[in-house]
Parts: sequence; C-alpha cells; structure tokens
Amino acid sequence: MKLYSYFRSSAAYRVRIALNYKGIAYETAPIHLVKDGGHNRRPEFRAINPQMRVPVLVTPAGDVLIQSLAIIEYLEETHPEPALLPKDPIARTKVRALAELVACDIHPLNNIGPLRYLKNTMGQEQSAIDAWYHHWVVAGFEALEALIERGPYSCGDRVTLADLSLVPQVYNARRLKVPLEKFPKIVGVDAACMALAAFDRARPENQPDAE
Ligand SMILES: N[C@@H](CCC(=O)N[C@@H](CS)C(=O)NCC(=O)O)C(=O)O
Repeated sequence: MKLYSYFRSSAAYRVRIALNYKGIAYETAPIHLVKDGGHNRRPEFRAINPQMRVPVLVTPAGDVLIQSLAIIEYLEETHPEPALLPKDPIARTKVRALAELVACDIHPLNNIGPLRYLKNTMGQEQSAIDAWYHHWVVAGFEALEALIERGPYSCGDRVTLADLSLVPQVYNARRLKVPLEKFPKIVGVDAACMALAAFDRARPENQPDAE
C-alpha cells in the first residue's frame, strides 16, 4: 500500500492510525500542503486525486482511494481484525456518528483550504481566523464531551473509528492553542489512545516528512 500523506494532515493521520492498528504495511509518499502554495496543487498530484487533497491510498492492485473515512471502511472490510467498528448496528451507528461529528462538522471548517480562503480572498485578519478556528472546535468538542459515555476510549473499552477521528483533531486543537480544560473526557480518551503503539507511530512528529 502507498499512502499520500502530509505529516500534519489530520485526515491522513486517521488513515495512518488505521493502517498501524490493523498491522498493514505501507509506504509514505509525502505531499507538502504548504510549500510553494501546496504541492498538492501540482498537475502530477491532481492527476492522482482531482480533489487535490490527502490522504490518498493506493492499493497493491493499483486502486486509488480517497476520503479518509471511506478508506478506513475499505481497510475494515478487507482486514476485519482488529475491528474498528462494533458488530451491533446501533453501536456501529454511534461510533460512525462520533467519527463524522469530527470529520464532517469540525474538520472541514478548519481545514487549510477554507482558512486560506478566509485570509487571501475574504481578507480576514489572522486574529479573526484564529477565533473562527477556536469557535468551531469548541462547539464540536462540547457536543463530543457530552456524547462520550464511558472510557477509556470514545465508545467504551475498545478502540473504534471514533478514536481515529478524535485524536488528530485533539492534536490540531493543541497546536492552535484551543484550551481543553473544559473537555476532561476528550483529553482522557486522547491519552488512552496515545499510549497505544499504533497511535504513537501515526503521530505527526513520527512521520518521515515531519518538520
Ligand atoms: N474529507 C476529506 C478531507 C481531506 C482533506 O481536506 N485533507 C486536507 C489535509 S487534512 C488537504 O489535503 N487539504 C489541502 C487543501 O485544502 O489545499 C478526508 O477525510 O479525507
């Protein structure tokens, strides 16, 4: 497997955790999202992913897969153990809901493309952009904090897809200095996950393109 990734990309971080957790070997193809206006915008990467985003996973058969949650579902179907989704349909839906709360409702508002648009096209000051970032993380985390029922992980005593979404978002929140004191359950889940080798190996600092 080949993973087009950027060390700080939280969507790629999700997929790195899934690959590690399931023990699937992969090579990293780094795509710098910032240098020279973003190497993801080069024609050679656009030919791989017309959306010009990471992650992209290329399977040994040459299939090109995009969108982190879809890629993780593919990994779950092809490498069912250890499972990232519970078998019970209600429990599965709850796990997916927490994963999507982060991946669909927090992350897109704070992604590099929209933030750049706020700055370059809408002419917003950095302080206004930081306030926007904090606002949407805090709104999402308030809901998540209420939805986490019991630890040590987001949905109980097993790692699930929900944790793969949460941990990269916590990393981003810390990097952008969002205060997390109001979210003890989220901080606890993050700590429990980071104690696992699969999560530790996936962290941005441990990537070949880390700066
Ligand atoms: N929904 C997508 C989001 C992918 C995404 O937006 N990736 C970001 C990095 S976290 C990216 O490549 N951004 C480049 C850009 O917007 O120019 C997923 O989950 O894979």
